[in-house]
Amino acid sequence: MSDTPGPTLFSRIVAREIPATIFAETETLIAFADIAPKAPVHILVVPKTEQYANVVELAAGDPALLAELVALADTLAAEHSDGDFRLIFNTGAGAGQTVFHVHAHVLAGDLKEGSLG
Ligand code: IU
Repeated sequence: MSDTPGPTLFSRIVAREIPATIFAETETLIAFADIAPKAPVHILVVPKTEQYANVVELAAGDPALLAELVALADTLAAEHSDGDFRLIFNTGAGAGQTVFHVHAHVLAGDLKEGSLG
């Protein structure tokens, strides 16, 4: 699924070409349920632009958009759980990143204490 030509998987979700359970959408961001949840609440928060492959590029190129993303993650964790959450950005194939269009995993709800994932 990585490095295929044309729109990224997440751009195709933004375009409604691939189905997803969408929880929030703003001018700049979309948030939807991960298709393979790793926690009771597992939401992906994704900038609509596919300009940034990972969080390092996003932080350097548009820190305000990164801040918007974090704020939306916080809102969604409060809406869908008790407000506490983990925010994970897999960065690089060796770290498990498979979609090279920056996205945050918001994990919430009955997380195992001390676990990172
Ligand atoms: P990663 O950090 O690049 O590994 O995250 C990609 C995520 O995209 C992964 O958790 C998949 O379960 C998820 N996903 C999805 O939500 N919808 C899809 O249609 C596909 C993958 I394909």
